Amino acid sequence: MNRLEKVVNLLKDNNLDAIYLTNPSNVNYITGYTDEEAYALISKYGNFVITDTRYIELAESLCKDFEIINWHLFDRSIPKTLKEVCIKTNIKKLGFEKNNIIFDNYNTLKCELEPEGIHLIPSENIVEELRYIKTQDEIDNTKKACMIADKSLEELIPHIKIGVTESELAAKLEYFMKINGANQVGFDTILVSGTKTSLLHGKPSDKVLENGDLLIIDYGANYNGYISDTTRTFIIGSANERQLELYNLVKEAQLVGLENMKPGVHATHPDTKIREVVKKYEDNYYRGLGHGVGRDLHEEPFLGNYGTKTIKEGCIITMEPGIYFPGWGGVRIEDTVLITKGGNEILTKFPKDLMILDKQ
Ligand SMILES: [Mn+2]
Repeated sequence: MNRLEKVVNLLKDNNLDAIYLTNPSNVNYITGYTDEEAYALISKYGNFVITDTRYIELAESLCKDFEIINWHLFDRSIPKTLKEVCIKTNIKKLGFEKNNIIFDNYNTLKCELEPEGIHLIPSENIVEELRYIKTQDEIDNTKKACMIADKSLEELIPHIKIGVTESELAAKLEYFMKINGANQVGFDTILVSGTKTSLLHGKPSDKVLENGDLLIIDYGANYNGYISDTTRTFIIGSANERQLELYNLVKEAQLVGLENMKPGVHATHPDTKIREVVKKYEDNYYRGLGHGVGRDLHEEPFLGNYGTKTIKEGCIITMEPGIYFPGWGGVRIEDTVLITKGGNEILTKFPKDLMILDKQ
């Protein structure tokens, strides 16, 4: 059964005639479309991609199983377009993605559809459920994104020196990823040094690297719509005892996390095991231990002590324990990991042994 057929089956379970998809990751997953500003209507009676003049040719070439509709031809109104399609195909119960619609758009849609007896029904997670387990082509694309990321960090290493700014290094890393084949960066690069490393999602700035700084690089590549996510922590110039202790502890924690990530375990399980390792610093350990990654940077399963899912073969998840002391700094080590039948395979292969760069 292909993805489209699976959605049509799920419509029955949800008592819907059709679903209107607005989340770009879901639209692209189901239709094979690769750009933006397209929407999909999936029903028992026909399947449609709705986009505008700028993207029609692309949609026609990529979405062979769909009828392509240009909403510019319907008074430049998406609600009117949807109304026409629903009337034509006799759709009465239309699901929509309730966590992906602007209030104003919902209101306009409702005004257009309800007088025709077409009911809007809020729904969620229909496509996300399918995206939880990655298919082979999704795994291949993620592996390629991870390879590009590994190679690019390797190329950045000789440029990491005392006196260089965080912004310059972040720009170089993003440049290397694009040169190495990334379609775009997976997300804005986090590259922070010194006391700024306690900012979990700090932004690179004109701060220069100094002797004794910690350096956190959290970055990823996007290849064919799939994202890699890696974090490495380095030390610049010379290391002190506290930095070394913390680095080794976080590295140990990450290994324990990886050992405990396999099919059948609950999403809270790796966190429980890691807390035994980092007990001494539990107050400074961040509970966001990892997350699914695919078309979106953050998707199910979420791994901390708030996780609700069971880890399954074919999930792709990050493992990223970190310990942070405000005003002093932090250490995080993160890999993107594929859950396999027997355990897991680490897809981001950049070494994790401590590297002291521009050694003094
Ligand atoms: Mn991450």
